[in-house]
Amino acid sequence: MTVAYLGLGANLGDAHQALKDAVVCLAQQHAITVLAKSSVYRTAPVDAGGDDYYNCAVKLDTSLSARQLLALCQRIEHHFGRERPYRNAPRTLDVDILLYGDHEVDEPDLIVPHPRMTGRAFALVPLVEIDADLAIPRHGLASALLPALADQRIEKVKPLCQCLGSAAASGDATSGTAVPRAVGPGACR
Ligand code: A4P
Ligand code: MG
Repeated sequence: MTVAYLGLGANLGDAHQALKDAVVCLAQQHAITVLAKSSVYRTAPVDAGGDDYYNCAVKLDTSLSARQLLALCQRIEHHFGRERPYRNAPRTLDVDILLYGDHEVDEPDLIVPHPRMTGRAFALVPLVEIDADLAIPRHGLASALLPALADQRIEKVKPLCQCLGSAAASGDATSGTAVPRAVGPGACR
């Protein structure tokens, strides 16, 4: 069994919902145990156009090899309608292997650790949320890389239950039904 970390991203269609559904899909795989998932973050596109992205990370334990895990990630992307009209095109779902244990893989169609993760807040911030002490082979602590990426916009999306809790606590509930305090892009969903 190997502990691996996946990075999920989407900025086409109902991107936030796609991330949540993809985590469920991963958890349903016999060869995978989901150990942790980060919050969902709304992020500015990096080296890409289109709408803001939603990103998150998942920590899992798996009996799959790195190559089998890549094939599964690609099947899930396909299931969610992923198309690749051009490089870094907007996407309904992207599932990348960020880390696979402390293995290093350098093959034409599989590079682990993911070669661009160390320069991207949308990959590192969710990872550090899951494991504050996470180390990346040949790069050291993931958290130590974050200050250099402070110019990349990334904001945590408040979970619905948190909104319900704060609305109820402050007396916004109507007829016994709690009403989310904020609704809209990047707010409670
Ligand atoms: N591949 C090689 N290594 C891996 C790996 N560790 N995990 C190969 C997954 N795939 C890997 O992938 C292209 C090829 O990478 C595949 O054939 C696979 O064999 P893809 O899923 O078709 O495209 P991709 O993920 O867009 O490619 P790439 O080059 O990994 O893109 P990046 O660098 O991940 O950038 N901005 C924000 N805010 N949020 C984002 O999620 N994503 C990108 C994509 C750009 N900007 C973004 C975001
Ligand atoms: Mg990908």
